[in-house]
Amino acid sequence: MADRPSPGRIVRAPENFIDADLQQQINQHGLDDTRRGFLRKSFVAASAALAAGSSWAQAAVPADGDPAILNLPLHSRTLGQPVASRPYGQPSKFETQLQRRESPGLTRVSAASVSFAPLQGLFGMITPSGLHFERHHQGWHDIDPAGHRLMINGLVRNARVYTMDDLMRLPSVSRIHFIECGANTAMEWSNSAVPTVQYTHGMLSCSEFTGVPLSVLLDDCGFDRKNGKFVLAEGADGSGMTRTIAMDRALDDVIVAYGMNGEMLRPENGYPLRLVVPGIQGVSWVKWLRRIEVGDRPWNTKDETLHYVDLMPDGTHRQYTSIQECKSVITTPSGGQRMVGRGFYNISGLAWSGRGKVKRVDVSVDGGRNWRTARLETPVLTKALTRFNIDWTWDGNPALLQSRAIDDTGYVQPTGRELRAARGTRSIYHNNGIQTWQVATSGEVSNVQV
Ligand SMILES: Nc1nc2c(c(=O)[nH]1)N[C@H]1C(S)=C(S)[C@@H](COP(=O)(O)O)O[C@H]1N2
Ligand SMILES: [Mo]
Repeated sequence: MADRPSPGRIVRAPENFIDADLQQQINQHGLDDTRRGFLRKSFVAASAALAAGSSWAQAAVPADGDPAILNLPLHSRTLGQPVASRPYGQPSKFETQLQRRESPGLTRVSAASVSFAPLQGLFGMITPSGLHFERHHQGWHDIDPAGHRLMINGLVRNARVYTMDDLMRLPSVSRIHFIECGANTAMEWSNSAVPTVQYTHGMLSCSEFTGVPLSVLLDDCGFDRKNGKFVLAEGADGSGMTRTIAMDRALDDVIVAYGMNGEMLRPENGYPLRLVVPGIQGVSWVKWLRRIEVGDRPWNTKDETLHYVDLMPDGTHRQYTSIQECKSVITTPSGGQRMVGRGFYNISGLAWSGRGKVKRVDVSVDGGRNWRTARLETPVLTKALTRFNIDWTWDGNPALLQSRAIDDTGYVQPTGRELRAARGTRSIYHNNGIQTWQVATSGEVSNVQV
């Protein structure tokens, strides 16, 4: 009995490791230079404290078998809840710890911040809409679709203003794509800064998006095929979010989307209209989309010159590096989780590439010395998250877990060291280096760099 494999016997991540006290401490400390070190210590202390408590995984498999199976519980002997007692379904009350979370102290106000998706608790490739990460430069709005308009102007024969009803009469497509903020994993450039995969990689989500191909709308407006080389997308929020997109991309797979995972977009994700720019960093996926302008050159807006540029080792800035290169991460076991004893575990994670499909994912349990090829869950789609799994029997010794993805262009996800050699350490955006999770003999899993 004791030796049987116990997949899933991993204590779930201590989701609520930022408690009220810690939050208050952080608020008091503010944004001074010691913030990073301070946060790191707080995170570690708090996660260690909480890992000891909980969870249902432990309760569900008592060491001496499961006596509950011999008793008929109340729910097997009574009438359940009526249909539609919850007209819009909600997760089980036992799952309320799985939430998107803000990284405290990251920005001065929460309206201009990030909430991270809890990757450690998700399955498959689709992010539930309520757990999709959020990145707002100036807060979110719930905009009345009846009053919302999309204008297409610039180098077009007929500038047009569309209502939502107009857009929803046009030919539509539905496609599954990941969205990743260019700043995902930004805090990890020089050392491991945050404790869990939610904070290292949680500016990442994947959904089925539905809408009108941008090419259909550009055709409808008779865009200038000779001089129209770029489009500018503009959002309706107060952040003045505007991004340049090259015309060949705009005509390729960009969608003016109103749907996400089978229903209208959530307000936090741009309701009623957002741009979907597959493979490209999140900032170009303009939310609350109100205008597309056709032009003959890039606009060099604030979000293309001040922000979202990569500071290179020689001191120059790399601009318009928008493609999210091939990347992967093990989501379980991952930082903040604790493995409950040696034996069998399913190592599971996510891989993706802004250039196409994931071709292969390799997993190492010894810090990159030996690699084995993981199983990919199907379907493997272009510019979408791909779930990988691999069997592992943990012998109870310290281990260093890593995953390395390769896409169908042949590009191999780099190590952190390789990335720093090419890009230096002063970058913020576009960190696609290999992530390492350290497993201690106690079973504690933590974020390290090797
Ligand atoms: N209008 C508008 N669009 C926006 C933003 C914004 O603040 N305003 N944030 C951008 C950034 S930086 C990212 S990473 C994505 C995040 O999308 P999400 O909140 O749906 O995850 O939206 C982008 N589109
Ligand atoms: Mo972003």
